[in-house]
Amino acid sequence: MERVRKYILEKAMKNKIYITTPIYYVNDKPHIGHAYTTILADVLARYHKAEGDNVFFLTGLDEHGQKVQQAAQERNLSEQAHCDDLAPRFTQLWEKLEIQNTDFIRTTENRHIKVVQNALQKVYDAGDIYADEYEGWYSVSEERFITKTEKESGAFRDVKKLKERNWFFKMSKYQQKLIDHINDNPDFIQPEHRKNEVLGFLKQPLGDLCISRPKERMSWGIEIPFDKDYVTYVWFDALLNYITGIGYGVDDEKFKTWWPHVTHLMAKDILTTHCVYWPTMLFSLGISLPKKIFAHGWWLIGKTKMSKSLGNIVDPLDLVDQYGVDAVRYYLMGEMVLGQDANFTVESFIKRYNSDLANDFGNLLNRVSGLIQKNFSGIVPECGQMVKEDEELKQLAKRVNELIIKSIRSLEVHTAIYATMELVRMTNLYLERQAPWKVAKQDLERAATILYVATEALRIAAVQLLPVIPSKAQEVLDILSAKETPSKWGSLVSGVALKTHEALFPRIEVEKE
Ligand code: ME8
Repeated sequence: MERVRKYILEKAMKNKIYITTPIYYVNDKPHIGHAYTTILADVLARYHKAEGDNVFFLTGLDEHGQKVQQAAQERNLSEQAHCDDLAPRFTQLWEKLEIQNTDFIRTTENRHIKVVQNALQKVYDAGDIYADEYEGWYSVSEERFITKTEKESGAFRDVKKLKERNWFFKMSKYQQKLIDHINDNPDFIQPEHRKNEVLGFLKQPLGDLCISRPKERMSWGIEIPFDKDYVTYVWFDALLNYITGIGYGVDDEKFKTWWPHVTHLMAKDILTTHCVYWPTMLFSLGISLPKKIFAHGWWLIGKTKMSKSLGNIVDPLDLVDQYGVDAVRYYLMGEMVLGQDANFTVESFIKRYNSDLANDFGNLLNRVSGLIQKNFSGIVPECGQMVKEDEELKQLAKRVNELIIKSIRSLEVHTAIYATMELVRMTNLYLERQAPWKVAKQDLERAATILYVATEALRIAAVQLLPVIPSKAQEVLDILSAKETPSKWGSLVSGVALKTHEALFPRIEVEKE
């Protein structure tokens, strides 16, 4: 009986997927890098939902700390007014990018302040927090004490000597436990080279983490519950958002539903905070570690990282206004091989748009709808006896369905997209080889089957692309009157009239220099 119960429970657990993005600093408006991680989370969430999984998708804003305080001061605003003013820039962009997050968290919300203060008290009561006078090199831009080696590397700006009494978290106590966990759970940190980077970092003795800031120096943060003169270090505060968002300490049922089936997505810049600070904090709190931490690469402009401080950012809103939301989502998901850096250029954007979306996908729709219009008065024809070539396309569609499920489980969105585009290209090739425009002159029944097969492959490709290009893929399904969205072959209904339509993705003509 117990075994059956366990089996049912495990089965039910399998379908719970919790996906998070970093919570972004509200020191400036969002750029392509932020849009990328958020779209990635959204695409993964949508693929999982399509598979029937239960998904909780959390994103939000990191509103405390020195960076935000400085940004507010520069604008002559109170910190809260500054955050309230900038927050809609993020939420409106997410709406425009058709992001379907389950919840949106801001670290200045009461629900989060309570969780941070409770967590601090718990860690303190466990004997893992102590006060100490510390003198060392402090990087103002990084908001933390840095080691002598780090100082000498020259990689840190605004470095000054600082002597201060602060509160410290006994991170060092959990060093070996963390190393063991990483070694015992090969999927915990992905991709592999990032895992090795973290293990390399952990070869050095781990120091303790300074988790407070004296209010007289930096007051914009959550007050330490056991010392009113201090606020919480922004990272100790921010990381806890992942458990606040699913009801930690408030709604046990909800928390247990989603934790620890979580995948934390981020770029490699915040690998250490997520793979060292966060797990050791969780050890101290007695909470199990997240299932997966995935650090993707950077969007570069030329050879440098796109970032606010370098002033080389691309505004996603400009791209959306010019080329449409689906084109932006498609480019970002298709162009970056997960785990590696990618270069953003308008040329590569236009090239990918024209080849994949205009030529391959958009053109396939034009061809099938034009041929059905001409030969069958716009009515989806019946599928007759299928021959070898038809079966091959059907089998390919099936294989792509399976490959997508596999790829999404390992977060390889670009592989899933390439697989669908292969189906689209093979369908175009099938049409060229079968030439239904010629066949229709002698054998209308065979032409009907060819067009049914090609249209069904197009429908399945559209279903497969729904998570990536939700609006345009839905448009195709509407044109085909495909109300339900199973990706199973044979679901296309014959006898219905195709809707008239414009070009799905009009080609972008680039003027030659
Ligand atoms: O680090 N390429 O916030 P942040 C790819 N508040 N992704 C990029 C990118 C780029 N050029 N630039 C930014 C913080 N990103 C903290 C996080 S989480 C508890 C606290 C994305 O506003 C990427 O996801 O600096 C990166 O990790 C994140 O934005 C950093 O955002």
